Amino acid sequence: MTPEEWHCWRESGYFVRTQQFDGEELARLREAVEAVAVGVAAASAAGRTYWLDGKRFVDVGTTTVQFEHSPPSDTVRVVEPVHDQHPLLDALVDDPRITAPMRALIGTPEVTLWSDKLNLKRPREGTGFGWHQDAPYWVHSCDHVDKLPNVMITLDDAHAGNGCFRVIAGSHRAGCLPGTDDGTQLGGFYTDPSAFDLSRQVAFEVPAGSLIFFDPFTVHGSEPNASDAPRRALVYTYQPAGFAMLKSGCVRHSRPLC
Ligand SMILES: O=C(O)CCC(=O)C(=O)O
Repeated sequence: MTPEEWHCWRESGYFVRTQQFDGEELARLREAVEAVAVGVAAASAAGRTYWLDGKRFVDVGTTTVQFEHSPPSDTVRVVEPVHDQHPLLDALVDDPRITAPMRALIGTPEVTLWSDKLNLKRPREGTGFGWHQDAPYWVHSCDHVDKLPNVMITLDDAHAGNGCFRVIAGSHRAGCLPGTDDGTQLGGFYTDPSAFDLSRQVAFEVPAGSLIFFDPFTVHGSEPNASDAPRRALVYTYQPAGFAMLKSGCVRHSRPLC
């Protein structure tokens, strides 16, 4: 990592590398995620359905599928975890463009996957993600929550219109912030807006194939997709080597660097 990347990481809780994947790789990854979306939608018919705040979730084995909810539809919104749904998504776990920075950020010679997801924001339908931190979700399941850096892999050009990813720069330095107390089932997972400075918002208008690394304490979110273009992205989260994954309890080591 460059000194500039370290500076951005320490001061602002993120850094970005644009256009790390070429057109052919992106085409294959988009094909893979579309195949996964079809597969999980079909498998959901036999899954365990539950509703939280009017939003449909289906557990298929250890995979959770979320559907669009505004209005309720059969459109897949999130698949978590997703790496085990397709060989190309599994191979990404070992990709040195991701794992080399992850080793540096975590500070260990080897790293293991903690969690991973696919976020699909379909044109004119994809809903946004409210401001939140990941650490409060994970703090009860993990003793090293400060060592769970995320990377978003953008599969489409991202801009304000299609709901690009956003962070609050510097918010990672405040630790776990209070959640909202709005009486909803999921409200506590969203960060109280009075606890961070919205004017420090950074919108990542980046080309497809970019990598956005962000801290587990960084407040982040995104707007709905109001455009005719898709906004698909993968988010992979790593941890020091040897620990089990969040949902499945399996250990998915990343292959050592040559
Ligand atoms: O995909 C996005 O824009 C937001 C992702 C996010 O916040 C999450 O998956 O927790």
